Amino acid sequence: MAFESLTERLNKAFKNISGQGKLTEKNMDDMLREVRLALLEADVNYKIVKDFLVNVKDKAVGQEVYTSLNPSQMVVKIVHDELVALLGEKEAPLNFKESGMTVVMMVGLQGTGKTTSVGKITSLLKRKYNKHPMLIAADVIRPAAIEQLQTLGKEVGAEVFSLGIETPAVETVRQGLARAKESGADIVLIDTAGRLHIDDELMEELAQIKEIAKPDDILLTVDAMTGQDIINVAQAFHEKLNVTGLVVTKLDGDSRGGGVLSVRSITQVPVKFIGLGEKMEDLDVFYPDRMADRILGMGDIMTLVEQAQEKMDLEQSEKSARKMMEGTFTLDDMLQQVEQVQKLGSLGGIMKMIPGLNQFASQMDDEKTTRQMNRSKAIIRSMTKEERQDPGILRASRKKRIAAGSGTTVQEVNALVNQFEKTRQMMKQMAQLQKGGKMNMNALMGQKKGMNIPLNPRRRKW
Ligand SMILES: Nc1nc2c(ncn2[C@@H]2O[C@H](COP(=O)(O)OP(=O)(O)OP(=O)(O)O)[C@@H](O)[C@H]2O)c(=O)[nH]1
Ligand SMILES: [Mg+2]
Repeated sequence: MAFESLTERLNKAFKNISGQGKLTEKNMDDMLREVRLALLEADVNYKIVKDFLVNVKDKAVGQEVYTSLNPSQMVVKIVHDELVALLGEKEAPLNFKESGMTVVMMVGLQGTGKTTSVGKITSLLKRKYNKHPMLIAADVIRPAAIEQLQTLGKEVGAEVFSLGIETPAVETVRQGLARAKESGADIVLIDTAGRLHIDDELMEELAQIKEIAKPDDILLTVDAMTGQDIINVAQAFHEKLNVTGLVVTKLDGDSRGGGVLSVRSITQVPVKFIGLGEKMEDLDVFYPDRMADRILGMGDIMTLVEQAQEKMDLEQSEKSARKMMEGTFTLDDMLQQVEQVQKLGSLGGIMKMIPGLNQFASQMDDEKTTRQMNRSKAIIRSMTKEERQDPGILRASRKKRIAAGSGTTVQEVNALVNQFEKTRQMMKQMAQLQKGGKMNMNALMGQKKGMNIPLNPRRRKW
């Protein structure tokens, strides 16, 4: 698959930094040098590499906010996000006409996969979008081209219009569009002829077809194996035709992938589809984030990215705790908090990440805490919606039911409810103090960081 060596190199770069506790100018620079080499070796355009590194460094320097991340997590996350940005942030769907017939024109150099992509996109349009496509065979240069499209049309179940190789391509398109309207097709795909190199004659023919067909999309196929030449080709087509999307083909091959990374960024034309094989199903809508995941490799690195994301969620949950104190806190909120914390792993591990609490981390009895958290969760989950909103309605019979449902005892249910009430009370008081201006809320939250999960206040060790 494409990008294999890039993935390997980037992983190596991140590994060097991952054992180090702190992000310094020095280890950051070392790591960025490795990332730079990895990108250049993968044949990414040098200008893009330069900008990419400047962006990564800028972001890393401005990242004190996420104090809970270690250097490798932070850097991987930033590199990941920059890759996504480089690849175009969001997927770019076809420009479907709101009403009437959408027209898509496929252009590109010879052998890059135009005809195959027309077939694949047609298949996708039928399968996923429930469309009725019609195909126009406007490659009258290569003798076997029409037949090739007809075979594909048959395979994916779409009518193919052709007037043979004697009729000029422009005329075929003109009549083909008329036929498509008659037949009630809602989308037309035009397959055009390729050339070995960009030549004026080809460009002129394409310009004429564009003039007549007024396509909603002009898709340029670029072969991932081409390397940086892709950029020149794409720019030339774009200047003449105003290309609206790229189809990157043959990503299943073992290209270094750098051209693909560069072409979107330099032309600012979004990649709409990627070709991953010769069969009709081997086409995917292009998702920049998924591609970035793939480039970074799914294993260790992705775990780091996910951990980073989750840790950011934790900081988010601290923010929400702040909000909670201003309003009401229900057992549902408590459940959510416990789940959030458990997602992150051991409580001792979490405390390690929180400045001020890290010194106590080793004193945590994780096993006991986990057991207690699980019991708390089971108890809350056994309650009805109303009970979770207002545990005040819990009478003996309800408590018995909850205990039975959660495999606990009535005493434990009582303990949880009491603890919850105490926490709620405490929050109210804090909110009042805050209102009265007697206490600085930020200072309070600073101390209480990570402690918004009322496990068992009496027994806690910190
Ligand atoms: N592995 C792989 N092969 C592909 C892909 N897309 C196209 N091909 C192959 O590339 C070759 C050329 O594909 P075509 O669709 O005929 O290319 P074209 O641009 O229409 O070529 P011309 O009409 O001659 O300009 C064929 O053998 C296809 O099967 C892809 O995503 N992966
Ligand atoms: Mg073709």
